Amino acid sequence: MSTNQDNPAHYDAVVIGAGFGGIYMLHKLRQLGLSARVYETGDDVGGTWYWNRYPGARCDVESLEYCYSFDPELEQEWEWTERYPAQPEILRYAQHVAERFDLYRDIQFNTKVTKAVFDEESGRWHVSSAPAVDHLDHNHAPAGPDADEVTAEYLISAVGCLSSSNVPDIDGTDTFAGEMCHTGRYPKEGIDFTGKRVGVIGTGSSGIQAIPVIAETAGHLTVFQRTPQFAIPARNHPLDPEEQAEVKAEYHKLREQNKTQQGALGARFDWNEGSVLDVEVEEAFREFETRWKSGGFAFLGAYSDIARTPEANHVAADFVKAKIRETVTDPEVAERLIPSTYLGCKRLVLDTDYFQTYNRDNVTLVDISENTIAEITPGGLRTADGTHYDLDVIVFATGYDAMTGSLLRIDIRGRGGRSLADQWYAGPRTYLGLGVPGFPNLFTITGPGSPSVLANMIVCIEQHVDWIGDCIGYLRAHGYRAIEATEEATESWVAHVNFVADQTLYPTCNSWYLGANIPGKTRVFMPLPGFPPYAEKCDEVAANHYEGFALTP
Ligand code: N01
Repeated sequence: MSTNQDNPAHYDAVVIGAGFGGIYMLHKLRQLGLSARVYETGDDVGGTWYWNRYPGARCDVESLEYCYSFDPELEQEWEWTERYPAQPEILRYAQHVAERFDLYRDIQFNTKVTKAVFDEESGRWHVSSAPAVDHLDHNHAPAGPDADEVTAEYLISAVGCLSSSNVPDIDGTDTFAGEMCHTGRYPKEGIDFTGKRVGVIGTGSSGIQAIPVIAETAGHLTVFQRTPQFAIPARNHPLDPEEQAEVKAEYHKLREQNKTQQGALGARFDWNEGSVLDVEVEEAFREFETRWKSGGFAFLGAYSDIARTPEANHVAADFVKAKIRETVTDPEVAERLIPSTYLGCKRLVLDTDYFQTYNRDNVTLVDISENTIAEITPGGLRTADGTHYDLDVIVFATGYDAMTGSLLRIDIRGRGGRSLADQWYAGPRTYLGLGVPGFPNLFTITGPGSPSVLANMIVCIEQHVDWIGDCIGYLRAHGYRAIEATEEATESWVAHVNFVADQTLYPTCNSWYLGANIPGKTRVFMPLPGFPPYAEKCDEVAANHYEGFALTP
């Protein structure tokens, strides 16, 4: 629907983003009988899985667990083909869901929400949007000129935690004559690497997945690594139809069991309650070896204290370091690939032949931890020591302005015209990761302060969408016009998130969980470890008439 600023169209809710959070939210709002408009920058649903089309892109949560549970027929009819779903399959799944529930008609694609202002008089959000403009980094791209405005009672952010690409500000980037892309904004038509000189900058999950695949066809691949990262084998394989049928026969049981797991996944793993420090190193290594061979995050289930205790973590880290040394034939290259952080302190990566790739003749690893990239030139890039690397393609696998980036790039203004960016200047402050004081009727799906990226995202999304749906239903049934997190509840929630994070090893390294990858970003631990107690708290808040929120009649 086309609208204008004099007579804006009104919806009960505006949802920003048509990824997994946005499309399920739309479905939920429809079930409540509400009108809703979803805005999406891309030209289809899928969110992260729409944008991340880079070679090797694959989820690190198993297919049978990385899918919606809200509709029993949907979960039975969709057939997954591999243990871990590849990007095209996840995108097809999102499209299937959007078609099956007739969601497309309420989604406006190729549209960027630019501004959302809460009008205290009417109690409505005024939401401005504009055509999205194509660019290497959509987040920095200027919006087109034809702004539209609509109003809504509820503003629901489904922008995703890892959707605001971090493209480093390197001198000369605009002068590069070859092809250049960011993994999170990968071109739909793909890139032909055949015989080309390719540079990949970044060795997080995206780089580690892309590097082995690019190396297969590139003439030469140079990997520019700032920090080495721990990776363990995924051991992806075609999904056994019998296994799929068995899980589906008791799907509900697996879903419920997963909700009792810290990461809301992996109830089928063998979780050992014991300490690695209570066994001989040889025994621990045998246990790690078994899990290394079967692949996946079950590795972390070998002992209960790996993520909490430095000494326990060292044992697991030593095992992986030995594997890197055993795999990489050039000892100097192997040493450069060995991380010095705690294992899992940065997101543990599941890989396919990553370390083996460095044994190829056409792959070079360049350490840029001290010898940084000084400039990008028309023909490649130059490091600080003056070495020039001739390149035809540069792939930035440099990650995201995570958790807050996508939201803060929209000019969101609450009571008194206060901007969310000002409010979060010293780090995000939310209550339950769902509400922000001073911003009535704004809900943030998988917002900072909720488990989100530390747990199975689909489970977290469903839990949030269900909670928001129930909350809106409650407000309408009881005649409340607005809900707003209180300052006090927010204050104590932020303290709680910090307290819980401080019991773990997460805050010890420069990860995107802390915003440490973005120059100038305040260092605050943003997600909340531990799904089960969090979900329980959300239920309690709702049962106690939305305790910690102020409700306005
Ligand atoms: O991003 P990252 P990602 N100059 O931030 C380097 C999820 N995910 O896209 O560590 C040079 O982890 C940076 O170096 P450093 C998953 O949750 C999941 O890989 O900051 N280098 C790092 O090596 C994941 O954790 C899946 O020193 C620069 C890399 O770029 C999250 O997304 C797949 C630099 C960025 O790593 C993000 O992963 C993919 C600079 N200026 C992603 N800036 C699966 O499900 C950054 N780097 C499997």
